[in-house]
Amino acid sequence: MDILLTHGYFLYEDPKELQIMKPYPPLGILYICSHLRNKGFKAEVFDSTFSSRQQLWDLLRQGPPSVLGVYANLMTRPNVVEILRTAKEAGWRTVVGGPEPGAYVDEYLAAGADVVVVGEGELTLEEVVPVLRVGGFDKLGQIDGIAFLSPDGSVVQTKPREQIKDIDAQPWPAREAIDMTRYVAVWRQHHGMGSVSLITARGCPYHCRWCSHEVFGKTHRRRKPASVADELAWLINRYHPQMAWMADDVFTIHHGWLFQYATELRHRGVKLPFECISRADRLNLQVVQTLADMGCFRVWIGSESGSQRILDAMERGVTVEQVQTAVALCRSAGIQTGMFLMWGYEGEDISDIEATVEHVKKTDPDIFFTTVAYPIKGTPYFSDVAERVENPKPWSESSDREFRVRNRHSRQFYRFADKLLRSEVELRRLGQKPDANNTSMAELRSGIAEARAGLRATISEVEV
Ligand code: B12
Ligand code: SF4
Repeated sequence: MDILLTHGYFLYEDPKELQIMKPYPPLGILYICSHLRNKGFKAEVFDSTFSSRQQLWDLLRQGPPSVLGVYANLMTRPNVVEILRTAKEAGWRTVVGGPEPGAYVDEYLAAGADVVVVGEGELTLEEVVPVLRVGGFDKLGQIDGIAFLSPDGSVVQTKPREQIKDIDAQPWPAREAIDMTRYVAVWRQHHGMGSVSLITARGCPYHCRWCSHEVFGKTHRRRKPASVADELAWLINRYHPQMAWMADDVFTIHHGWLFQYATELRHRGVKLPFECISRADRLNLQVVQTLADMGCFRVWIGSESGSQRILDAMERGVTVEQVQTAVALCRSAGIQTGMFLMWGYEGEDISDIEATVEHVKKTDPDIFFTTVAYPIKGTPYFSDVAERVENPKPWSESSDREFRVRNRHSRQFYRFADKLLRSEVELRRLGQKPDANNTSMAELRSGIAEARAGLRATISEVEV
């Protein structure tokens, strides 16, 4: 074997996901695997999703050691660090890539990575693997898009790797390298519908200040509609899913593309229910109707805040009204909406929280999720608050999600904001039902009063 690829996500160690059970395969390393195989490398994938770390340790220790490539994102860092350490001890050469390592080059090198890959992995690994296989470390300096330690211990970072020009020329992800049927089966068992995922583009040109652009920068490359339609048709044939997730950042970003894709699906007689993410400003009547015609049953929208002031501070490039219109359009086309909301962005005060509550009540999405903003290293938001960022734990045991931002409201404050939002929305929904239970409504009202009192009481509590 020339390279073993893995990621550090172990589903059975994730109590939250065990409740949700909506796993998807790691497309990034599957794209790398198919690329390397096409170039004649013996590439394999150890898919940690359904495995245990002991199985991975056994494999690494059993050898013979080769090159191990590990995908890392901000949640998997502690696992990835442990994988790197175990692999090194067992004699493997190690390379790490994905959306996080580019922001923490020094740390990943110190944690045992021989090479950190910054940006897209395919072309870079094609050059890195032969060098690591023969131990010709002196040649690393000639490879674009990497960082490594020189013999004197200093960090060398080579020039950025050019992105793949024609992503249509790339092979589809090597799904046959993993047990794909298990993903589909888990979905079917827990949700009555088997699901598959695919991506139609790379990179997002927007510049929301908290969003990580580590891998693709602010570029945008799209696949041809026909190729995506072929991949979906192939997935249906091969895995018999009942739905798909279009895992793009903004599936509806290019309207002309979307209409052509719809035509390609129609020509193939393919219609599979699917969900996707969109920006509100990339949805209009024609787009929403096209989505519905193609089988879209749910659109996820990053709404983030009901306060225009905060949306502008985020450079979100969307108005509160656009979100409200987009959700209404989806509803009228029979498409459900899911909304992402963020508390605690810089400058947010109680009036912005109240605006968000009003916005969600008015918009009434089918589902919404909230999160307290966290500054991902490498983003403009991180730079804005860098001087106030504290990590309560050692780097190798934590993630950027655990950052504390000094002088920001306390976690308790945001728990009250959340309670206020959920109770207000629930009360509104109940109030619309003719048979609404009076006791439940009274409980919600008292919850709302408690949440508002809690917000006022904790307003001066700040993160330290
Ligand atoms: C799909 C997706 C998910 C799915 C994951 C399903 C799966 N198993 O893949 C779900 C919904 C579960 C998810 C969850 C989360 N996600 Co997510 N997700 C994405 C998304 C939209 C697409 C991923 C994808 O398939 N990309 C396409 C492939 C081709 O790109 P890629 O994976 O980056 O791989 C390329 C390079 O990174 C590199 N590479 C990848 N692996 C390796 C390995 C080696 C050895 C090398 C050398 C190179 C290399 O080469 C690849 C090919 O060019 C990305 C954004 C994006 N557009 O990438 C966010 C993204 C990865 N997610 C992100 C985040 C923050 C999360 C969550 C933390 C969100 C949350 N608050 O819970 C969780 C973490 C879950 C977890 N436990 O790991 C961030 C990561 C930021 C960071 N610095 O780590 C991203 C970048 C979004 C963003 N812009 O902020 N996510
Ligand atoms: S949040 Fe979405 S729209 Fe904004 S930059 Fe990130 S991927 Fe693009």
